[in-house]
Amino acid sequence: MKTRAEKIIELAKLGLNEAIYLTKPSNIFYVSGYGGEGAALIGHGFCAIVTDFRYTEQVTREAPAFDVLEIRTGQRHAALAKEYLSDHGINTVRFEADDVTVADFEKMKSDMDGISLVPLNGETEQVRRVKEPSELALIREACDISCKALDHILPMIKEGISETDIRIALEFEMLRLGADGLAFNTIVASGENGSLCHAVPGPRKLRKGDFITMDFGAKKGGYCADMTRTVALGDPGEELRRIYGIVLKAQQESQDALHAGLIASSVDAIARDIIKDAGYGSYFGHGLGHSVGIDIHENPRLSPTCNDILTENTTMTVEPGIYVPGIGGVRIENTCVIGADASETLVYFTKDLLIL
Ligand SMILES: [Mn+2]
Repeated sequence: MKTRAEKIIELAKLGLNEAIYLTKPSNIFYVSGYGGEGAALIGHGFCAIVTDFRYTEQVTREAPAFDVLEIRTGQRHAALAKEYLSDHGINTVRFEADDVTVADFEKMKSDMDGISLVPLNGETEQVRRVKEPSELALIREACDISCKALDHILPMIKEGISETDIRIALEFEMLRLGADGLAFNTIVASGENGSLCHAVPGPRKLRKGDFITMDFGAKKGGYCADMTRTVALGDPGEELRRIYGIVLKAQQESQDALHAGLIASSVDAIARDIIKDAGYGSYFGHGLGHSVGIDIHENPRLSPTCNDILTENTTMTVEPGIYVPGIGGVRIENTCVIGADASETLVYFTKDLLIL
């Protein structure tokens, strides 16, 4: 089986005198397993991590197959990389132009004097789209931890507790259940705050009739989970119940349709049409979903503008929502794995409306 570096080298059609210089932390982690600061170099017959004293031992533990290049005090990474590349007869470096600032690029040009700098075309991200079994296992575990955490904290959702209380409890539970960290900052939005898609949890106290939207995820082995559930505290009333039903139908039908070979935008359209036909089209202003892995938001996207063909073993969130200012909102989100003929959700927590 090809290594991840070999897959990227092949896709980039890398020449014998060329090297790839990765600076994005998630790409460095992907090719090497190393999760600290620095840069990665890969090419035909060599691979190395350029870092500083603080991380040298960590590289040897996490990326034993990689050479470790430790910068001298005051030396820049690119300068040390150049010494190594010159020893390997490299005259061209492909770099991540979408990660390097203009100022960094000016320094790189002088540090790598004599080497041609050519932008990559997202080859690493392209390879990352299709998850390996070991990656899927970690995302599954992260989703499992997230579901269990929500299950565990449900009994505390009562009148008078705050959004922040729920956030703390969810995050504590995920860590207690074995998460390495959080996939992103937990969103808890109650009552009228529910119309803010990315509400920051605050001191608002829960009241009878509130909808509470919780969007959160654990991180495990470097991989993210992403899930959202909206629950009610007491009877939410007729309109919010109706909105919940529409979002649930949009989520279920688009998730049921998701499989390899489809154009991403066509899956978005399934959910968007259901919401539009129900009269709430202008209250669903974001894409249906995104891929998820080492980063919480990866490509491709399920959106009206993404026309990529979906591939098997790509992970994808399916997360329609309706957000009505002054009234509140509903979002229901699963993280799924795309299969040849169907998709499998890794988030098994019930989507039925829970009235607590
Ligand atoms: Mn999401």
